[in-house]
Amino acid sequence: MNIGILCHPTYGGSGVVATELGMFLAAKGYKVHFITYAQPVRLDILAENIYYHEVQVHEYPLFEFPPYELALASKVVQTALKWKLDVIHAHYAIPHAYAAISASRILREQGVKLPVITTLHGTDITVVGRNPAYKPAVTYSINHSDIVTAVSQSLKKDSYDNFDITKEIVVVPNFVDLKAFEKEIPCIKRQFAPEGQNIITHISNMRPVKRLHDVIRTFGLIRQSLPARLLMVGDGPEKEPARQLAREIGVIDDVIFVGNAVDIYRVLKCSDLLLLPSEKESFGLVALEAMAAGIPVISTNTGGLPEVNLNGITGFTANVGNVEDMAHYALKLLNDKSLYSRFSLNAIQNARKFSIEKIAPIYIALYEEAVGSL
Ligand code: GMT
Repeated sequence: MNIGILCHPTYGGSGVVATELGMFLAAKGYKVHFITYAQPVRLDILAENIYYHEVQVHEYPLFEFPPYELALASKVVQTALKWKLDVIHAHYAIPHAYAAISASRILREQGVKLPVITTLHGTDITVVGRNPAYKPAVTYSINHSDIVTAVSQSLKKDSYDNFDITKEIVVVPNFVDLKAFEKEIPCIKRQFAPEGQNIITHISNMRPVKRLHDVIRTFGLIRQSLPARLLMVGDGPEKEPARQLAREIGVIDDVIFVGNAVDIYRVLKCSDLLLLPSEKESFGLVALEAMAAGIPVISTNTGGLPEVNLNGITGFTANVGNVEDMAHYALKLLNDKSLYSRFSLNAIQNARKFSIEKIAPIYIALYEEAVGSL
């Protein structure tokens, strides 16, 4: 089967999910074509069966906003004809589902069938998509996709609650490649915690929805009772305000901003806890990755997070903004070795339910269903 994948190539869970799914399928012998404007960050373009088709957006003085959707839809049409694509999988509705549907319609006029699977990831529904500026087009592209999936029950509900959706939404949870975590990875803990301090890690694209001020405040409370260091991984608009807050509350010397260019598996392997106090999170891929590394998670109980981080089992969940509870739970785990070990084992066990070997076949079955139904 020739599969086209549309995704955001930048840092972010939806691009990671799309890329890892594509690479897994390619290793199984499927031909996987990524169609996007830049190479997805985790994509190995030299791997067998992986193809990368760059979308070029032409600038023209008339355009204040170059029409990316048009360029993407055109590239999908060209790629589908040249490489005989059987199915297109659009990750993140905006603008991918809309571009995929347009391409599919154009191809249909030429007698070519290209079914569209759309995977909803989160903010394409809960934040951006429901904005009136996009809502009719997002609704249209969901209702005209051949198959629609959402990454959690919570997101499925949000989609039905916020949009006039006539399609069935299938929940296909995100996944993790457990093999990546089973490798013996040299630990860099000493580099970040020379005196053996606990390492609390936060990983995100540092946008307002991630509530970085709560990361810093929670860490500040933990730091009052325990020697600890905070590893801030990622980049984004909230990074500098977070640094400023760390200065204000006097913990800056124990906060390390490492940027994006790090191996996430290595970072997680040398962390003690993951802190994810998001305002919204339809799944929280990084929580799953932490659990795969045996790292308990302290998160909020928003959106799909409780489906991933099981409260009192793999970590703890608290109400959005409740930094006192989050710090209390973190200390509870860090101060009790046997509780910590139990949670760590539970986390690994729970992550196994989301292994790529279990989840990818669900997508394969959906591709086959979509192709067969045309
Ligand atoms: O966070 C976003 O704005 C977009 C998106 C992304 O590309 O990272 O994140 C969403 O998709 C991830 C992968 O399915 C989920 O793990 C994240 O929970 C979800 N983000 C939000 O819901 C805020």
